[in-house]
Amino acid sequence: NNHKSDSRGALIVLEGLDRSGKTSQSSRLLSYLEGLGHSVESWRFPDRNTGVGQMISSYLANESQLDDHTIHLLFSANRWEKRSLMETKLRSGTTLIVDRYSFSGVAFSSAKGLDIEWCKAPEIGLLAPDLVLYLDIPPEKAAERGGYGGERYEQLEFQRKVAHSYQILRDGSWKTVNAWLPFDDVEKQLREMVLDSVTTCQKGKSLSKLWS
Ligand code: 2DT
Repeated sequence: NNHKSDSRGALIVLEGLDRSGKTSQSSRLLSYLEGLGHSVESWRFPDRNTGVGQMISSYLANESQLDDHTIHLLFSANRWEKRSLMETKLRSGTTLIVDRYSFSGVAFSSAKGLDIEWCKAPEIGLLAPDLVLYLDIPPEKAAERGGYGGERYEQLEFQRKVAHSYQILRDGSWKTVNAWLPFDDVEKQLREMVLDSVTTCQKGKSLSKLWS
């Protein structure tokens, strides 16, 4: 049954540790889908361009100190301020490739020791992704890639904790890709999964909300 009115873009999220390749793969996926003639945009969280985003950016650069709960809620607020635009884009048929989302929010804050249910609460009601791609890489391998930019969180010991949090968060709906394989192999696997999701949403699929 093909309900044309339900046709929309797909909400596709990439998650993973720092240096897992999310940003590079996002831009490859963007070009790939554009090449196929799809309407698509690349987004990322935190979105450092908003007022809240600037507070987050200064925190990440260690230029300001904030209580762990406070920064958690700012990351969440940063998604809420983009929520309605996100819905508008999706309903108008634009697919969004999003580099980090609520799962980063919960994984990073719970890695600091905050209660996981408390971390999830402010995310309830945000749009649920149609596809979560987890770029899986051992923290040690990610660290070997170098290029940790010196921002807060970019340390092996902390990344190990984040990896553990992601493991708790992951459910059967996530698609996991071995991110330490050659870049082109990872790209190939991602293309297939993404195209599948875009096609499903194009045919018609209702939007749902986190966490369900
Ligand atoms: P980038 O290096 O990808 O810009 O991320 N983070 C991110 C959180 O702690 N909570 C969140 O909700 C999000 C989206 C992950 C900057 C850092 O911010 C962390 C790395």
